[in-house]
Amino acid sequence: MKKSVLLLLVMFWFSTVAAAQGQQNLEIDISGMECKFCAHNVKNNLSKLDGVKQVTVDIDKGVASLVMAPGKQANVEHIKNLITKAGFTPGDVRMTEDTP
Ligand code: 9UX
Repeated sequence: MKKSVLLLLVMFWFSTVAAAQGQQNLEIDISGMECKFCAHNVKNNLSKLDGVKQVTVDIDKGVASLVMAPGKQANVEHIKNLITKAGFTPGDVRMTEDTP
């Protein structure tokens, strides 16, 4: 009886660890980017954030795409602040999560 409870606990622990290892992907609408230097500026700034694995910026669509390192949670307020400080206007944020 006690063994099965322990087994359940271990299984639960593994499942939460697996969930925490998921990879977060974000798309952020950004207005005000007019040329490739703007895009480069945004990309450089967002790349410095802790836990950010990859950043791509599409000027034509006005969208920045972020891939977070496994298990890292994006700080949306922080991301928006950086975009604002760089001189642009952040809009909608779309978030998806890949499970490994
Ligand atoms: Mo491009 Mo952006 O000449 O702030 S750098 S418009």
